[in-house]
Amino acid sequence: MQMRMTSASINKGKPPESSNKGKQPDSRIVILGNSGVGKSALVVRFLTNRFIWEYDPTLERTYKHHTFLDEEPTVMEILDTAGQPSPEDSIQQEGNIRWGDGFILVYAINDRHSFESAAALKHQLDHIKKTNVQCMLVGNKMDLLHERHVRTEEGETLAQEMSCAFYETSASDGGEEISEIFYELHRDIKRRKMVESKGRRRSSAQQVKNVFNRMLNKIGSSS
Ligand SMILES: Nc1nc2c(ncn2[C@@H]2O[C@H](COP(=O)(O)OP(=O)(O)O)[C@@H](O)[C@H]2O)c(=O)[nH]1
Ligand SMILES: [Mg+2]
Repeated sequence: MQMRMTSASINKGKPPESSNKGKQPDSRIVILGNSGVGKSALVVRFLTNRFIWEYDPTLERTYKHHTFLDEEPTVMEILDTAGQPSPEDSIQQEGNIRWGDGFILVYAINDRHSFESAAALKHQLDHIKKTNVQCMLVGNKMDLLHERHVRTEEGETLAQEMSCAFYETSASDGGEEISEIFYELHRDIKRRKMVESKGRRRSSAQQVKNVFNRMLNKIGSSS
């Protein structure tokens, strides 16, 4: 396995489609969660290995991340969302969810409300995508152990219910698990896409076979 970050280009604001120049992304990853849980801090940590204490909470950005993963050139597109609970934002959120192939649901371990929101977000994902989506549940701010309001076991249990992988992290401390979250999700998305495209190929081959059989039957019955 080989990982190497080569570049990350930034597209400030919406729509995400506008950053999709050149090679199509192999995965589109959306970061969701309540405001202040550390979504932007996690994305910036992943892309630059730096921690930024203050990041504009209203900024929604897509990043294109070019890398070598598992010895393959890889393009990941990452959308760092910044929604507040309002009807206007919920329309935007729905668009973001439709756009994404996989989702990182973030809560902060010192914010119980954000943990409850993560569960609600998963329901919204399932409802909009109409399928069990690829996701990661992430409890951030693990460095604030003395303020902990969500136990690790609660995170594990919720992740199991959601069929997501589970991680606890600290964007401020950093750590290898942050890259692992993004890369593992990317691999899950790729695997799923491969299975889906095999299924599509099989069904179109079957359609050709059916047409061919019908033609043969017609010829047989007319002779
Ligand atoms: N202690 C600590 N603070 C964090 C961590 N991640 C983010 N923060 C802080 O939490 C606040 C919100 O972070 P931000 O990334 O803007 O959250 P977002 O609204 O979810 O994008 C900022 O003041 C960050 O410095 C972390 O892992 N530990
Ligand atoms: Mg943010």
